Formats: sequence, structure tokens, C-alpha cells
Amino acid sequence: MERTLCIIKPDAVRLNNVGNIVAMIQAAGFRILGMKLTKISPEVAGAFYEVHKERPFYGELVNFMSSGAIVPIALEKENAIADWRALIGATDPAEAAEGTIRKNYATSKGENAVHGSDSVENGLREVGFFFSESELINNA
Ligand code: FUP
Repeated sequence: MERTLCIIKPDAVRLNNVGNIVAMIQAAGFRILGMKLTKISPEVAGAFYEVHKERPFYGELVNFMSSGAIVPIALEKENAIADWRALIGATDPAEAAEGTIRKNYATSKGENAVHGSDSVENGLREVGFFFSESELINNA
């Protein structure tokens, strides 16, 4: 079993797509271990995306991610990292495959509806960024 962190980003929350995205998550067989509606400060968003600190889009990314409510969701599944990245699609929705979450719901490359962890190690770290172990429910 692997864990990955989904974040439904402020654009998708503003467009009322939380339910649609959760339906796609469940239809694809991911187990939801934790889910919350929250809003993060620029400082917290900056810490989450620290790995991108030197990238030209960092400031915009931090502003966007702290601009409104987000829904972090801790997901578990066999092969969760690769399967979640396949379900969300390419970073730029213009390049995302048909049937992916970003193809359906992303606004632009910068405002692209959902986050996904990029490795097993980062999946565990990022789930831990938003959830304590006692907040994660395993109904299996
Ligand atoms: P992804 O893993 O698909 O979310 O993409 P990255 O980790 O490369 O980028 C993280 C976030 O930075 C993206 F979701 C959106 C933002 N970004 C931009 O705004 N412009 C870019 O050119 C690349 C990423």
C-alpha cells in the first residue's frame, strides 16, 4: 500500500468541483484516510512548496494556494503514487489526457485543480504535513 496526498486547490473549490473530484477519487478505487476543508497562510503554502523555492512560478504558486479554501485528502491504494498521477493528468491541462481530473476541472497550468505527490517518500511526508496519524481512519 502507498499513500499520496491529494489537495483540491482553491480554483476547484471556488468552482464547486469538490464533489465531482471526490467522486472520481472513489470511482478509481482510492481509500480516503483523511479529508479536511482548510485555508493556509502564504507562510504555510511556502513551506509546503519549499522544493520549488527557486522556480520562477514560486511566488504565484504560494499566492494562489493561500488564496482560498483547499481540501487536502490523504489517499491510500496499491500503487497510489503512479495511479493518482495518472488520474490527475499532466500539470498543464492543455496537455492532460481525456478523462483526467485536470482535463475536466483545471483552469490553467498554474491553477490546475489538484495536487499529487511525486514519490512514495513525498507521499508520506506530504500526508504528514496536513494530517496527524491519529486523524487518519482506516476502515479496511
Ligand atoms: P505537478 O506535480 O504536476 O503538480 O507539477 P509540479 O510539481 O512540477 O509543479 C507544482 C505546481 O507548480 C503545479 F501544480 C503548478 C505550479 N507550476 C506552475 O505554476 N508553472 C509551471 O511551469 C510548473 C508548475
